[in-house]
Amino acid sequence: MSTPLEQWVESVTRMTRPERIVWCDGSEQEAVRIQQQMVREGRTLPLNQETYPNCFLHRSDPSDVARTEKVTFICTRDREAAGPTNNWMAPSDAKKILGDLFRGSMKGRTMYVIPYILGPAASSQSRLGVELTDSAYVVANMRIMTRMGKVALDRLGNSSDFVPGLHSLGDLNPDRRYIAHFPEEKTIWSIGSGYGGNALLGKKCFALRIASWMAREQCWMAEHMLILGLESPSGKVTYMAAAFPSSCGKTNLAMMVSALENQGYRVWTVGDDIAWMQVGSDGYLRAISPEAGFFGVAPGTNEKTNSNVMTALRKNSIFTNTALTILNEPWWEGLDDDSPKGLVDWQGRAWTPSSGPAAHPNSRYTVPAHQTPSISPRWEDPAGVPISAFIFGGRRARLAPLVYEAKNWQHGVYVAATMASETTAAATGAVGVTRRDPMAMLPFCGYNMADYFRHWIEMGQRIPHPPRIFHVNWFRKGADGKFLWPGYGENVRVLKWILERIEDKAAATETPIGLVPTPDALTLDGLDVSSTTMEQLLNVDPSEWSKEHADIGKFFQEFGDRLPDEIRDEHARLGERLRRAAVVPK
Ligand code: GTP
Ligand code: SPV
Ligand code: MN
Repeated sequence: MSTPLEQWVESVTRMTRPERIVWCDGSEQEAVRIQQQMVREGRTLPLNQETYPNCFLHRSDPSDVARTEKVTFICTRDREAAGPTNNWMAPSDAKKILGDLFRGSMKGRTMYVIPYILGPAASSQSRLGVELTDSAYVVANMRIMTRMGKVALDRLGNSSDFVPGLHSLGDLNPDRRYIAHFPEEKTIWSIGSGYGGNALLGKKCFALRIASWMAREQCWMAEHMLILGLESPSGKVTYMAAAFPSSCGKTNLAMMVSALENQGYRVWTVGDDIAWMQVGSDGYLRAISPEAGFFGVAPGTNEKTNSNVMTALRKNSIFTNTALTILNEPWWEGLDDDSPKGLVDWQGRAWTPSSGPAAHPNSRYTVPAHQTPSISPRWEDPAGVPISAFIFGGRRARLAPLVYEAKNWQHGVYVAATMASETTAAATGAVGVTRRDPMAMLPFCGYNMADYFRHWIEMGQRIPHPPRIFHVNWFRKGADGKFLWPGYGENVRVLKWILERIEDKAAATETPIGLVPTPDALTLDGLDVSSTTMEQLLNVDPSEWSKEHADIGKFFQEFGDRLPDEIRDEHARLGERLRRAAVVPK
């Protein structure tokens, strides 16, 4: 009798017709074979093996360098289950359209079977997936990003309890590119892209879109959040999880070198992109990172902004769409002040200053988590870490203050549900356009977001010690168009205030939108930011917020009656507070 996994592999083989099938065991010998295969395929080169041992540079097809939200679908029987913010296709239509593309798509190619675990191998919060792919690059990345091979197969045994994900490069034609999710059968089909979130199916497809659906069914949470531990002078570590949209600072916050290290404040990394959380027996929300590696944005990364990852990525790492120096080392904008001579750009062409960025703005590194000096001793704790604060934030050049706290859980859910951020290069489409991105989950929620808000409200009632909820904005700009806040390691000053709020030690002023630090509540010593700039950073302008309030109202209309009353009530209350603030100016 064949196992459910073998049966599925057989049925996919009949459809895609690979020449060979390789079952991945996760061994070192296999890793070498995969690397050789990548290099043979012509898009991957070994880097300088002295300065970057066991590192590779991969150049994607130029049409395939970011997630493609337009061709990402949630395929539920009922259209309403996917909601107004997702692209929807009927499951039968999706199976037909994608099935036609998958038919024979692996002819002459190797199909890899990648069994993987999301989450620490020993954790009951972890889940199993299997990806079938014809891309050696995907295998090499999944090896870093998940616990894959024998460890996963052993845990699976004869069970059918895994999320099957089928992936083929197809012909890489953007017109024949689809990323389809079938949450009712917990299946993923992706064709026509070899890039990141489109192709590494354990990441956004499973760990967020499918997992968010599972989480609602099973009363837990799957969120687009980093997880960090903030150590305070007493040595106590307080864990926080933060949701920022793609390319808005999760990796950098999770790995920051604290500007207050000499005062005893230090940041430990648990995860940099995704958090799975359930209520623990102690009444706290317990978080694990489903991932075992970091797929991080390269541009802007340097010794000053993120020295932890700079140390980590000197070995066993894959660079995707960065530039290349004559020394055969990876390079990107913001790595150092001057671009070295003789650069080759991300497409392999000789680079000149007039030819635009040398590294693609969404170029990335894939690095094993354990190589990061800041990795938390508890990053693989099977019980997860207890979360004391949720932090939400986006890129807002105006409006949103540096930090504020929500009044309570329900208000916090409203704050998170009404987040907005300027779009970035992490997804195809215009960059810099402000859009609503509730909980940083707009592209990743596998079901109707109105139901997702309700799930959040209900989780608040289930968590005896719910995290306090905050909103931050590192990206506010002054009249000169420059960032007002220095960011990166200085963000620890905001984390410190958050910690002190949790411990009931820090002062705050009530504003219509929530609680903002009093002028002296933030630790600012050693920081070169003037008091006028701080005032600007913490300013809440009721008339600007009234416009925001109206815009939020329009966004909520899309959800019709499905929007929870609690959210509607919070919206009305904010409107009321803003009206009062406008009548009685301070
Ligand atoms: P994804 O991997 O796409 O989910 O992105 P992310 O949220 O992990 O963002 P990441 O930390 O990689 O940062 C994205 C970009 O924002 C990089 O170019 C960073 O240099 C920049 N950035 C991160 N933190 C800060 C900050 O505090 N201030 C400023 N000004 N820029 C920042
Ligand atoms: C993101 O876009 O949020 C990422 C990169 O983390 S990707 O894996 O492409 O989704
Ligand atoms: Mn991300």
